Amino acid sequence: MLKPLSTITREQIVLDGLWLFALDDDDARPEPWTTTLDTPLEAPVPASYNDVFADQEIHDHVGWVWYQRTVRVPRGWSGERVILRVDAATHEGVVYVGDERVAHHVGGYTPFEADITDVAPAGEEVRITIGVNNELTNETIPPGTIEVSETGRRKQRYRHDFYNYAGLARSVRLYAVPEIRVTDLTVVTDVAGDTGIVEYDVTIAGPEDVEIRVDLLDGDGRTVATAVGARGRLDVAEARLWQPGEGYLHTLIVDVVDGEALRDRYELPVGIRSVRVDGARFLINGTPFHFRGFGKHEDSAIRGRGFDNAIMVHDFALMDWMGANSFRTSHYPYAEEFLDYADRHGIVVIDETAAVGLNLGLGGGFHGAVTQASFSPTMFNDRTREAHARGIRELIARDKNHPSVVMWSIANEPESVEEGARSYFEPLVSLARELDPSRPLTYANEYRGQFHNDRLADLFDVICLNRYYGWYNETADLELAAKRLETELRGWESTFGKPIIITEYGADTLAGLHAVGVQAWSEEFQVALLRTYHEVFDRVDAVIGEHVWNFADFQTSQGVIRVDGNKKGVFTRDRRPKAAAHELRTRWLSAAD
Ligand code: GCB
Repeated sequence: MLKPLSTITREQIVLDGLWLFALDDDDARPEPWTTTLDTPLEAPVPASYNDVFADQEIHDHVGWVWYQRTVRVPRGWSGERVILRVDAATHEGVVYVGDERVAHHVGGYTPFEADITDVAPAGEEVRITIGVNNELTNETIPPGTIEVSETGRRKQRYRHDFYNYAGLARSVRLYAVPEIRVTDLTVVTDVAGDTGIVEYDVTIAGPEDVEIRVDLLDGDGRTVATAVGARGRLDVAEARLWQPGEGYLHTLIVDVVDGEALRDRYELPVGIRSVRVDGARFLINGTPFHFRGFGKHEDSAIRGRGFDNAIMVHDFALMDWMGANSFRTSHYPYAEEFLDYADRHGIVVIDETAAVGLNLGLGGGFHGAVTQASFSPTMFNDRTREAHARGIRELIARDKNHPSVVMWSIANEPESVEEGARSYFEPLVSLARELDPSRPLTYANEYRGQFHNDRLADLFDVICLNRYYGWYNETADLELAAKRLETELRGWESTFGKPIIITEYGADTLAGLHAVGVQAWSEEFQVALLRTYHEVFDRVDAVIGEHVWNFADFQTSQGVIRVDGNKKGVFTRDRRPKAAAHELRTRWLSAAD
């Protein structure tokens, strides 16, 4: 799915701002989309709605909510196709223009759109109503269960450790495109010696006899290669490459020409780079890359998961300040703006689907006891896998052209030791490889899946481990934690010979809590734990990455092991550094490559 753009043939209006807002009322007549919503509430878009109002009922709501606003379709759009695009509706969205239902989509972190030309005439004002449902079931990604308590209240339960923020957390856009146009574009780059290779593939809507002309411009706007035809290869001699730390971008201009008339122009930033796994090394442009950075969340006070440019730029500035070079979009696809920014600034991304919580075996007081197999007809079943496959398809379709994305993570901490795990995952791995043979694949493994009993690791290219020795296991015993961690890492190294990234390690830390001795939750303990891990990482060659959990404190569901959220942040939720931020900064800024 191509990102909407403004070019000489395309225009867009971003519908950010205040929308009328109401919780769904089953008994409401008329249906909410047929008239102006009867509500005193206005909700900001983009933002999760949960924390915006001082209203517990809205915060805890399970089910549909309604957003509504009007927009005037520009007069100049007459003769164009008019498309309405929702960047994300978490987790299910239904869109009406006037009384007409135009789109429906399940999956909370990927965009969907509808051609609304027939119901949105140029020059007229139209009413847009968007229903958003936050319910999660065994057959959604991520999964969840709805319980009805003795008092009749519906509650959403889920097996992931972040709050189930909902609503329109990203932009809604109205855009115009020509009838004859580019509908999809795939670019795969490679490097051979000094030559940059750009393979492209254009899909169009329109007659077959139109001509497709392709120009590749360098960062100064000079044409460095041209081609004609829907697919082909551009060679760029002495190409300046996209690299970690240097987001050098070319621009691919795709023109659809009919006789002498330019029907459509699409422009795509292209970073020329190669990505390969070679033994236990991860190579970007042939050079071993060491991942330093974080598992993050889209999370901040008031906005919840709502996209905000100020927060995004600040987070990237803090990562830069620390010498971080990469992050994982744990545990769902982030707003496209993150990837655009990472492309421009040379930040490396592991791009993850929303498949988190496919695991009944993760015990403790946290996720509840295991009573059945995770992958079974009454739990995570064929329909769950279909939803998961859709999530993979939509992630790759959306993000395939970003040079910053160097690897797909198709799940976080799924059950990986039970028999059903393999048959559940094999087709998903094949699907991801078929959709994108150019990028390595991984999944983030939890500690019960060890090198001797994990049933999935050999299907993937890179071993990503989330480990909590010294925290959930061997609590506060860092000596033993180091021993266990090293034994385990050496086991993975010798069994698989693949690169290992520790995609999570860390400790909950209360900013401002200090201790002289070993004291879990203190800032000193977080520093000591990270240092302990780093000493081990530095002794194991196959460890080519360290992503601390988490960049910042973040909100979770309520429970007895979380105090107003997860406190494993290196920054507080309002982005103040804990002592660990300085520790990481010292380590990462002095790192060689
Ligand atoms: C994990 C999960 C992550 C949690 C983290 C924790 O293994 O992948 O989502 O937030 O542990 O802090 O418990």
